[in-house]
Parts: sequence; C-alpha cells; structure tokens
Amino acid sequence: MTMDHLIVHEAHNVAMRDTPQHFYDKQPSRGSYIKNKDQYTEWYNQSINNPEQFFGNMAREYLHWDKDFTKTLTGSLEKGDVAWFLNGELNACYNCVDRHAFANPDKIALIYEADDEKDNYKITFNELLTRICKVAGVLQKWGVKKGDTVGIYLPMTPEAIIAMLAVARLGAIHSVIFAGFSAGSLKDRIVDAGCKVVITCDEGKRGGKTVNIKRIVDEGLNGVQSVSHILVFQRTGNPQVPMTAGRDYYWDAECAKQRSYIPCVPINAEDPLFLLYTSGSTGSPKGVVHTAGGYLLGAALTTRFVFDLHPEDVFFTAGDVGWITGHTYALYGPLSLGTSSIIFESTPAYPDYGRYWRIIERYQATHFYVAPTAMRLIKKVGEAEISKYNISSLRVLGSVGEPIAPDLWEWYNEKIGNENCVICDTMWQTESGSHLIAPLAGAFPTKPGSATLPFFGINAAIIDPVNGQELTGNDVEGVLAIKSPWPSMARSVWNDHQRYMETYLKPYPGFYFTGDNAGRDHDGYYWIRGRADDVVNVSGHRLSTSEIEVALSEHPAVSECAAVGIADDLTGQAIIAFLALKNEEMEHPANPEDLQLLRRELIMKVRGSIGPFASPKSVIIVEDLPRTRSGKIMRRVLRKISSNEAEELGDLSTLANPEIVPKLLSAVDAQF
Ligand code: 6R9
Repeated sequence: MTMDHLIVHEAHNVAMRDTPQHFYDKQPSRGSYIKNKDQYTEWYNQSINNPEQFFGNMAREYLHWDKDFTKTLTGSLEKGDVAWFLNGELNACYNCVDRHAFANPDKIALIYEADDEKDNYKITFNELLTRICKVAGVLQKWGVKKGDTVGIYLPMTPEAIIAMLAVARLGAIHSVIFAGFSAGSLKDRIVDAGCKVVITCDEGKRGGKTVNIKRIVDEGLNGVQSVSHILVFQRTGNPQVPMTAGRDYYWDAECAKQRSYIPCVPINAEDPLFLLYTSGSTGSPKGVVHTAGGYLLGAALTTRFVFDLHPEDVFFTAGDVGWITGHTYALYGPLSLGTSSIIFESTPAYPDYGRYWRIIERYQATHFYVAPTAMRLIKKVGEAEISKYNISSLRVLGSVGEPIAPDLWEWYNEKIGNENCVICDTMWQTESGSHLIAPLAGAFPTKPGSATLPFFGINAAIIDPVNGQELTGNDVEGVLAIKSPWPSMARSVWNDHQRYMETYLKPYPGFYFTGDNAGRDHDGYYWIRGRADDVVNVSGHRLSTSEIEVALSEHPAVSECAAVGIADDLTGQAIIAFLALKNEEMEHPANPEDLQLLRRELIMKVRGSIGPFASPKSVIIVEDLPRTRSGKIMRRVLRKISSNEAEELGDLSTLANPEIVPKLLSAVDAQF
C-alpha cells in the first residue's frame, strides 16, 4: 500500500458536514428540492429498482417531447445496445430556448462576461431564440440537415452557445473542438467527424492577448475537401484576417439575410445530439456520441438536483464549452431548466485575481462551478483579492475534473463559501454526460475530499481489478464501474462502435468501466483516487500520455519516449517526458545549451501537435528507458523516480536493464 492510500484512508475518518442553515435561508423556496437523506434514498432506490418508471416520469416532467416515447429503456451493457425513450421525438434547442422564450421572453438566458469587462452584455431568452434561428437559417441554406456534423471552433463567447444550439435546432450534430487545440488536432477531429461546415471566429481574446483562431482553422483545414463552408464570427473585426472566397462567410452578414424564426427539427431520442472528442489511454481521440433524449435529461436532472438549481438562480460555470463541463453545465443543464448562465471568456487572473469574485458580485451568482486547479492558483497567489468583494449570493460551490484534496476543500468552503455554502465535488466524465457521483445540495451531509454518493440511476460498483469480481459492502477499494445503463451515458464512439465496446463495456462484462480507481468508505461514500490507465489530468484537462508520446516521437532526434503523470501542486498532475535520442545524436553528445534548445523544441512540438495545455513540465533526456524483458517500457519506474519516491520502486525483477535506474535517478536530479 502506498503513502497516497494511507493519506486518503485517514481522510475517510473526517467528520460529515451538515448543510449550513444559511444555505436554506438564502434559498428562494426555503428548502432544497430533495429534503433529506431518506428522500434521496427512496428516490435512488426507485431509480435503480425501476428505472423505466423513474426516468419515464422524469423525462415527461422535465423535457418537452414532440412525440411521446413508447418504451423507456431497452438493451444492455453486455451488448452495448442501450437505448432510452424509444420512438420519442424532441429537439434540444426547443427545450433549452423556445419554451422559455415563450413563457418568459425577457428573462436573461446568457450573461456574457467578456475578456475585457467593458464588452460584457446579457441576452434574453427571446433574443437568444432569434440569434439562434438566424444562424440555423444560414446553416440550412448551406445544406446542413438532420444527421450532418458541424464543427465548432470558437472561444467561450455567446456565439459558441448560439452555434451549438443552431446546429441542434436543425437536428444536426455539433462537434465542438476546444479553441486551444492545434491545427493538426482540429483537422483530425473535423476529418473523423466528417464535418461539412465549420463555425469559427477571426481572432479570440483571452487574458488581454489576441489568439489567431482563423489562422489555425485555415492551416488545419487546408486540403480538407469535406468542408464546404466556414462561418466566421468577427470577434475582433481585424480586416487582416484572410477569408477564402466561396468558402468563408461572415456571421453578421449572413445572419442579416435570415428570418428571425425558423422551426425546430424534432429528432429521435436516440439520434446523436453531439460528438465530443476525448483522450483515452491508447490511439487517437475518440468521438464520444451523446444522444438527444438521454443526454438532455441527465443534464437537466443533475443540474436541478445536484446543484439544487432554482429558476431565479444565476449559474456560473467557469469551464470552457470546449470540454464536457461547458456542454452540460454552461449550456444544456441551466438552459434546459430556464436558468441564467454566465459565459466567461477570460481567465481567473485577468486583469487581476479578483476576476471571479467581481463576476459573482456583479451578477449575484448563486452557483460557482470550477476545477480545483483554478482554486489552487487563487489560493497560492490571489487570496488577498477575495475579501474585496461581496460574494454572499453564493449558495453552492461545485468542483469538477479532478479530485479535490481535503485541505483545498476546506479552503474553498471557508474562503469562498464563508462556511455558508454546500460544496459539491462532482465526479463524472465526458462519456457519462452528466454527474455520476456527487452530493445533492441540501439533501445529505458532505465529507471533504469525497464525491459522496451516486446520482439517481447510477448503479455504482467497486470491482477488484485483479479478479474482476464486484466488491460488495463498505470499506472496499478497487476500480469504479457502473452496473446498469443511465440515460446520459455515451452510446458509441463515432464510426467505431467496436472501440466503444472494448474501452468501456468489455473490460468487466456487464459493467461500464470508468477507468478510475475508487474506494467506498464505511458510510458508503465514494473516494475517487485517479485514473487506473495512462490518462493524465493536467489542470482538469484530460490527456493521453500516448498522444504526447506520439507527438514527441515525431521529432527527428527522438528514438524512444515515455510520458508519465506526476502529482503537481498547482496543476494537479503534470507531464514528465523521458526520452532517448537516436544513435547519431548520442554519439556526439551535445553541449548543455544544445540540449536545452532541444528540450524547448520538444515542448514546442507537443504544443504544436496537441495544444499548449499539453506541454510537458519537464523533458528528461536519458540513455535508455527502463523496460521489461518483453521490451515494454516500465512507466511505473519512471513515475516513481520523477515523483521522488525512488525508495518505493517495488518489484524490479521483470526489469531487463536494471543498470539504467541510477542513471535515471541522476538525470531526474539534474533536472529538478
Ligand atoms: C467532467 C470531466 C473525466 C475524468 C474522470 C476522473 C476525473 C472528474 C472528478 C474526477 C476526482 C472528481 N474526474 N471529476 N476525479 N474527483 N470530482 O472532468 O470529464 O474531462 O472526461 O474527465 O476526470 O479521472 O475519469 P473528463
């Protein structure tokens, strides 16, 4: 058992935290939707024992159906043919916009907090509807129809939300690519998804800097024949940004020609709503497929019950719409419930570390949802700013993307929550669509460092990874899996259902495998330990070490490489790349400056191939990599050495080249 486990097990003994009275007092309706643990347990049991009835009722209560479904659930995890709300038809845009625009046209839907605060503005549901219809009209004119894929490469502006909903309005499938991805990564995703149209902007603004978005699109789409049209929103209006005649069109000019209303195209509940590419432990990124009915229901229900979100509330998700958190909790969750959502284009540090708190004060935000990495940054350098603002409107503080350490949980609770809020540590994934394990604010006590209990319909199981058996009862440790289908689970990997089966459903037949290690303590609360595979979580961004290795090995000097994730104070985990150079490079040992230059080049290589957020923290050049007798690189050894845990290297009997260990140790020492 490692130190990590000992520390976490001690944390199991932390006391439960009851919901602060202020949480209820501040609430519009004085009380949470789910009143207490008993009510949670009753609903949870119903959702597991009779999912058809439970989710059938929920789907009719929270979503608008153009055609009612005839059967709630079919298929199984064994076969990978799960389907919810069969023969039902609906439209996600109608559910998120039209119905609220009809009932409450002047209610604020989106609050745009621009990079430069003087560019901020708000959009009502009615205005949002018109703006979406105009973009949908443009797309329709270009031939986009039900089932087509549209790529979206936009920074976190209202246009990103409008573009997504315009695509959904036509029954087409959006594929958002985070605007920090490189031209090559963008191209791979657009080509895999077969997008006909891409929606982007001229330039982005982030932290006062200008990002050449359109230039990346031009580079990435050079030679990509399938893309016939590009819609370019003029975020900065820089006339120097090149436009290709016959392919590129300005957003405003095209929208001006469109009508302010076009009807929604209802689609089958099981038709895809969107693709979102995510990294796995091997191979190229996977286009995770989410469906219109189940996904939207998961988004609505978790937003309502986990965050206890009321219609009067103001929801602030600080994450970008390029990741699943932005999809589900900046867009689909809050808007399906008709609640205002803050769209934040900038960074927590711009123009100063007071930015988040100014936003919360300005809009009286009730909910703040962020990754622990941002809180670590603020704790380290920006704490003094917090007390300058009145953030007492807050009621729920969410955490997502990586484990939140108990001490950071306490800090978040005290400094931001003033001990008056509920901390919702929400564990979920791109593939799960919505929360898997999370507190239901106000319903039951929390525990610092634990994601608490499974959401309705999440039949969570801990499995012994060695024999594949489910570990029942409490006080167990293993891998986290889910035993029955839930509405918002991904249905497939785009164009590769086999890969979906192999990644998620085959490792433990009858279960969905999350890829995470987890424990269930004596109270039945879950503790997420981190990934069980080669996926690394840097600042809440999910990265595959194999993708980074592919990028590095494309450099002509590199013979072999291995990237590992190690714990990092600021970013949660950081990437350390070990690499051996080709013979000719080794024969003429380069001088330290040349090596330094090479290291920088290699970091640039990863930034260029994947994106800046994937940069290794260190590049360590070694003679050889530790390998097993069968030639496999022993990443465990590299991980231990770079984590300063060389005394815990464990069993090295399978290591074919043990003489490399001291050399690795001194290479690491020299670097840090
Ligand atoms: C939503 C999101 C998924 C992976 C997941 C796990 C880690 C997410 C967490 C957490 C501990 C939490 N993760 N939330 N680990 N506590 N509250 O992040 O999706 O980018 O697909 O990442 O992130 O390892 O498997 P995604």
